[in-house]
Amino acid sequence: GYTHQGWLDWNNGLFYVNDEGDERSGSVDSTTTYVFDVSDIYNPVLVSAFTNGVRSIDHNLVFRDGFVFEANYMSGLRIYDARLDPIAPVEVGYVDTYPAADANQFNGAWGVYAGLPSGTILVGDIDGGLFVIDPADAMTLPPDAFALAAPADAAFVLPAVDDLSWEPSYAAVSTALVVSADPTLANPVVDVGLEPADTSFPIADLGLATCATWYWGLTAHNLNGDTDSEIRSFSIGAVGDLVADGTVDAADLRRFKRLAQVGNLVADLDGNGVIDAADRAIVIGNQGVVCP
Ligand SMILES: [Ca+2]
Ligand SMILES: [Ca+2]
Ligand SMILES: [Ca+2]
Ligand SMILES: [Ca+2]
Repeated sequence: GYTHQGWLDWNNGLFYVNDEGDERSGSVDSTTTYVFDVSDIYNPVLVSAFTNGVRSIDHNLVFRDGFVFEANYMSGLRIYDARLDPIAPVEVGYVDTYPAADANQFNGAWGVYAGLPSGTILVGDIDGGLFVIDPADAMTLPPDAFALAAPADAAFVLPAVDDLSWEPSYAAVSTALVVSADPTLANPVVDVGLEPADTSFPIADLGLATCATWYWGLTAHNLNGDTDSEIRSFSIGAVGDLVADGTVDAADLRRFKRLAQVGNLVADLDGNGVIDAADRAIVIGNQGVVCP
C-alpha cells in the first residue's frame, strides 16, 4: 500500500486513513479506507476498513461532525455517515467530479476541504478544477433499510414493561413511528417524530387501548426520500393479562401476587399509585376473558 493521508475523529479516538496503493495493487477490489483506533497513541490498532463498492482510489479525506468527506480521484467527492457506527461509515452521498470513468487511476478529485463555517465543501479536481458543493445537494441516497427488533410479529405485549425497538437507519435525518388498528397503517392513532438515533419507544407511552391488535412500522426520511420498515403487529390483552398471552387466568393471578409482594407498580392495574384489593379484584373479575 501507500499510506497517503488521514484525519482524526477526536471524540472517538479514531484515525481515518487513505491508502492510495491498495486499489492500484489489486489487494482490494474497490475504494477502501482504513480506520485505526489511536486512543492509545503509542499502540494504534487497525480496527476496520470500509468501502462503497466503487472502483476508484481514495486520496484525501476530512472528518467533520460525524461525516467523512473523501476526494476519491475518478469517483469524485464521496460522503460517508459515521455517526451511528464510527468504524463502519456508510456512503450517503456523492458528487462525481469526473463523470467519464471510475477506474483506479489518477484523474479527478484529489483534494477536499470541509472546514468552512457554512459547511460548504470544496473539492479540487485535477481535470475539472474547483467544485463548491453544498453537502445537502450531494446526498443522493434515501436512508438505509432497517429491521424492526421487538416485539416479535404478532406477539402479545405487556404495555407497562414492553418497548417497541428497531435498528437505526443510516443517513436518516428524521424517523416517524406509526401505529394503527389497520394492517396497512392507514388512519394512524400514533404518528410521532423521533430522532434518527432513537431505537426504542415504550408501548405504555403510546396510549393504546387494551384488548386490541395494533400494527406498527417506522419511516426513515432524508432529502432523497423515505425508507419504510416492515409492518408488524402486536396485541394487548385485557387489563390483568400480566402474563401477556391473550387470556386472563390463574397464571395472571399468581403473577399479580408476586408483583404485589415486591411492590412492583405493574400490578397497580387501576393506576391510582397503590397496589391493593381493587387491583386484585380486576384480575379476579377478568378471569376467563380472552382478548383480542
Ligand atoms: Ca484505499
Ligand atoms: Ca467518475
Ligand atoms: Ca395471561
Ligand atoms: Ca391500584
